[in-house]
Amino acid sequence: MLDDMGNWRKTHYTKDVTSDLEGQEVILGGWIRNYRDLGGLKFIILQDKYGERQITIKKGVVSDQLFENVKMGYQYCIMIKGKVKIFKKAPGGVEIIPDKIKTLNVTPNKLPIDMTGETISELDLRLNNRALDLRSLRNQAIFRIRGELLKAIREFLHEHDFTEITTPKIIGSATEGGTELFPIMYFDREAFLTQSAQLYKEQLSGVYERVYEISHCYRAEKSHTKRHLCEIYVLDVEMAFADMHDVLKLLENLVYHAIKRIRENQFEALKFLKMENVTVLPEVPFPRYTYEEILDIIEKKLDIKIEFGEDIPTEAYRKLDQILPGYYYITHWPMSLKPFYIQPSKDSKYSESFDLQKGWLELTSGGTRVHNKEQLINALKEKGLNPESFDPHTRVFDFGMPPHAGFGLGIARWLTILCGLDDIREAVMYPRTPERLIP
Ligand code: AMO
Repeated sequence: MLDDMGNWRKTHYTKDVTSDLEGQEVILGGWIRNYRDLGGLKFIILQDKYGERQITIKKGVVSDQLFENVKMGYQYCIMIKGKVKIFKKAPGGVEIIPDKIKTLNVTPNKLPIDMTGETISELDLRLNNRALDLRSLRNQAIFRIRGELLKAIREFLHEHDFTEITTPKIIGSATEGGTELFPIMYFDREAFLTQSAQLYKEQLSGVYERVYEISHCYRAEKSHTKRHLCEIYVLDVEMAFADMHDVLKLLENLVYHAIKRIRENQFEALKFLKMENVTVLPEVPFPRYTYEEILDIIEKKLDIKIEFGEDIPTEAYRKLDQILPGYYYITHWPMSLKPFYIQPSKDSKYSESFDLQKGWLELTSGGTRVHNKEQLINALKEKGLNPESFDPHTRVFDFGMPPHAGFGLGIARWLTILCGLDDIREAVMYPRTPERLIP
């Protein structure tokens, strides 16, 4: 028999139940993370969104009725009314002596994944049972860090005069000009899921000057790597009256600020993930290398030859990680590797573009944009794109488009690094990959 919640409401979250509340009655609600039955003594570790507290059920101390009837199983959803007692060895330095426990919902005898924290079940199995898996202490730590990261990004950008924008995710034509688009039906015509906020953020930099958006983009790449997803969450930033060098400064300060906030406010989560000595404040400014300098290091130190104009293969990045393990920029990529909206350098073989790397992983790409309409139309043609289909975008450049620059940063990639995860799917609540569409 299950209990009704009735008029019980939580008086506290577990984190708020401290020794200051000694002797006070509290009502808590959550899930049974662990339990033990030692005959005359039973323990429940109750978990909620903020942490855990111990419920101590001792024969003779609690009513016989409660002692005999308490139901215990992993992840049962319960509410408990009881008194707070100081007990230094328990989580938070307190235990709760219950007057009444309500069992609101139960679980099967055997859960599909380990929820005690003793072992980490296989990732696909965890993803199949994601809502349950997200209750694990490990995931609580990861997503607390994510929450802090997003908050710190917004805080920093608002302090620097940025306006948050929201741009369409259903679009009529490609933004990046590539082929990695998901087509959808939009009533009786074809439309696409957006790959990037690129064109809209550029347009809006001509209105609000400094803009940002944190939102989903879709990449129909059949990549099976530990760093690619089909649905990505991207921080897009665009600044008017600025060039790439202004963006490099802004971005390194943003990275510094976010890590500072995570260390200040989520140190326990970092410690849980054993990252407190890894996710440390980086030295600013970040080292800057040109693409050609990086090719040189790769050739001289790693004995891997990459021709000018080729992308840097993952294998080379992985090895480069041993030489450059921190945050660093790679600037001035060959124009041939960059999209039409990127400004070529004075020597048009190069471009005013950059990537932000953390060790082996690319976190960001960005650069100075073309803001002259004629040049933009020529750039579209050079990339083999039809300027007419970009007319709704290029038309905006008739109306006083300022010089502008910006970047896009993959949130899950950054979280993978901050939390020391092996696979990007761990950094997303419900990842989308070529194989995974549910849950
Ligand atoms: P880009 O395509 O490099 O640039 O994307 C920006 C950042 O988004 C992340 N990212 C991904 N993360 C996981 N899975 C993927 N499939 C994936 N693709 C990209 C990366 C990447 O650095 N419009 C430009 C940005 C700009 O110039 O402002 C763009 O979209 O972290």
